[in-house]
Amino acid sequence: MADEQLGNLWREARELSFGTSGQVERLESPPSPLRFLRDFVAANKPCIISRTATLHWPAFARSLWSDDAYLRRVLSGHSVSVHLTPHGRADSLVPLPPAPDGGARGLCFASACVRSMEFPEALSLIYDTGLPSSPVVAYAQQQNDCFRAEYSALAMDVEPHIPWATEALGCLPEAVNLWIGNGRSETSFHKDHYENLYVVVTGEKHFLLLPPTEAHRLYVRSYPAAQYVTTPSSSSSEEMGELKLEVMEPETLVPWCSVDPYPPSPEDVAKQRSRFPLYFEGAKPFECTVKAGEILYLPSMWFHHVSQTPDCNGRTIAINYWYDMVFDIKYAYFNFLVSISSHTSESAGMLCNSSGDVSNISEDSEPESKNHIVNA
Ligand SMILES: O=C(O)CCC(=O)C(=O)O
Repeated sequence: MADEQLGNLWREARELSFGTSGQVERLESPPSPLRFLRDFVAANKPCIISRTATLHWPAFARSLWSDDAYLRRVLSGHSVSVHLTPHGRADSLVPLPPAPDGGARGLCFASACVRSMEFPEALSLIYDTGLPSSPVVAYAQQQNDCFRAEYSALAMDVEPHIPWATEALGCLPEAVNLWIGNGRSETSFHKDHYENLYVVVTGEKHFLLLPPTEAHRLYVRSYPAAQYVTTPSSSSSEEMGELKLEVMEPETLVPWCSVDPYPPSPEDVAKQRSRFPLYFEGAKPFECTVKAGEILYLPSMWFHHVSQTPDCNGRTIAINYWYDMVFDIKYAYFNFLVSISSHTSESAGMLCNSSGDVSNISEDSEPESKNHIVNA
């Protein structure tokens, strides 16, 4: 498709629907179900609701989740899932392990090593691995309804659902997930097939958001799946040593967004900018910081990248409520859009390929979190 036409779509969608300021609309108080449905869900438009929405939750009213002694006591004896990576980026693109002949290799999609451990041990590990010297970063999370499955002892501290969202969407959440990370934890660009009500409880979360109309700007490509592995017996950061990356056999390809918005070095910045001009030279993504007590409505199909600033204790806690999305005409339009190739995106794909960094340049459309309970 002519990039001019794609550019028109991106501009028009922002002008007509999402706004051109790059800011996410903020609401001073929780919306009525009608307003939430009409102005945000139907419009597929994000918003942030102020902390007036959550002041009454015991987690906030009594500052329960800022108190490690409380969390350790209530969750003692409970096993939780912890994602371990060498750098804090779970589900992200990394170089493939070196070839036996030492030849150049491309990138792969690396999933974290997931370990189950008792909560007090997991919390200590999150603290220990927040230090830059730690060869491992621990992020307690599991996108399979982990709050209700693993943290049920904390159920009374929060609401089981967001009442105005439940009424607007006509259903209860399909999954409720808890996220406990340190300043090194990061989630790479992807999208989900859920209406997401994301509540930050301690610390801050920083989101970069791109609407589904701008899917081509993230250069979704297929990458071989790989997973970090470690010895099963150890759990403290010293005992754990280095994580090893194993490529899945037989080869399985995972479609994932190629863009890293925060490349680690100046050389990486230059590489990313030349490979992915649609992202780096186009309109800025919507950018927002969600603070303790605030709720981000992250509409279904929006691409998001998430990083965090810990609280004074050194951790960030968030809980999100995933409601089923409706697979309606917007979904059909989206699928049509991503079935179309962009010229710029294609030539950038060839560039990646010739430098040996991308294994497969075919455009693909489904970069969703890999451990969801439902993959639509
Ligand atoms: O908080 C994070 O690190 C990621 C959150 C996310 O991807 C989601 O809620 O869908």
